[in-house]
Amino acid sequence: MHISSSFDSGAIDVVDATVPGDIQLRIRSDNAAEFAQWFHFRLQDAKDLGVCLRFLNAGACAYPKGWENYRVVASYDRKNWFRIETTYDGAVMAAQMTPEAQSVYFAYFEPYSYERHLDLIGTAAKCEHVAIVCLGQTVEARDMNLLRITNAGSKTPEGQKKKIWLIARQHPGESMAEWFAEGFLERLIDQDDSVSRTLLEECIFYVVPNMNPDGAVRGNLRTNAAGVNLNREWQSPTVEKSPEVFLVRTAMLQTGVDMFLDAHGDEGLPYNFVVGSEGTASYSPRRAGLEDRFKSAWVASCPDFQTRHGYDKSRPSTGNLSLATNWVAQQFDCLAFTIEMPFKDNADLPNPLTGWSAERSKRLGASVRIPLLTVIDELRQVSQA
Ligand code: GEM
Ligand code: ZN
Repeated sequence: MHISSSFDSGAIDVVDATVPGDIQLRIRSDNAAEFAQWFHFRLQDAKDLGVCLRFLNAGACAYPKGWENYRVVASYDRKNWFRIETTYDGAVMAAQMTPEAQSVYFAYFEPYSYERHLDLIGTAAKCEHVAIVCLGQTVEARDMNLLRITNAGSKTPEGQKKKIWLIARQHPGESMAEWFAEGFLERLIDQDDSVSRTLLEECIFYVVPNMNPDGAVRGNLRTNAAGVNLNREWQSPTVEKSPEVFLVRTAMLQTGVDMFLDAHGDEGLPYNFVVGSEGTASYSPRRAGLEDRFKSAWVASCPDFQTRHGYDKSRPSTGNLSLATNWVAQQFDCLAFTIEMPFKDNADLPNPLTGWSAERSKRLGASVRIPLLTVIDELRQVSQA
């Protein structure tokens, strides 16, 4: 047998891979930080053998509760991923299968490769309404690409269009976030979709499908190549340590923001939910009402989204402004959400074969255009007209 991980987002440490029924592994920390949870590796020459993968340090990972009722994802062809039998005793996570092929891949969630990221940018740019903007480079010199999307022939003058920002994958191990962005983009540029066509008449969309390409390629869970958690950098990013945030934040200050979405994944809660900006000093009945109308429209149009489960609300004026959603909401007095998808499954609508998946993340991304349409006429305060 042989285990490898020297590929895009590959990450695992092999302790002992000599006995198929007792393959001993350790989940690797980020390259320059102590966060450990993401894994992605390949097993060869175990066809028809009873394999048990034992993740020896699962209990010491960043989010140990993330392993409760979690199931490892596997794939033979890297396109079709499925869940396998997994147990967790509070210390060791064990996943079992009998491979039906010579080669099989395992990961924390369905990976989203940098090559697919570049393909997404290229495919979107074929649409006449899409422009690629290069904001600059990451710590390891990968391009930070922004997609600017609007119908330039719209009757609405550009200066009156609403500016809608979507960023995804600040935390690179939350690969569902880029699947969400892919689904959002594909539907937004669908010229046969009346909702999308209306949105492109009234809005300018600014989309960053991957905020952390270096961390994604490295197989990091939570940090960029410099070991920085980008979602704690929004008050004072630096070109040296967090250029990814520095570049996007600078662009936002140039364009302005009328609505902001930040796509993430959550290790523990088996639900899709959002986190608002109720902890910011600028939070108001106007913004609270906007949040409620947006969430109600999303619940009504997409049963995979819900508002019954989520994080505890922040108390007034206690919000951490180093988080993207709070900084943007405070800076622009706008509607802003962190979107959370599960690494496990949606407990309200479970899928035994796949759990929560890339395809379901894409569908959720496509669904957000409905609540967007519901609130776009309210997004700008009269004083900003
Ligand atoms: C989260 S956003 C943090 C919000 N937490 C609460 N309790 N309001 C982060 O960056 O930690 C986003 C994520 O990583 O999923
Ligand atoms: Zn995150």
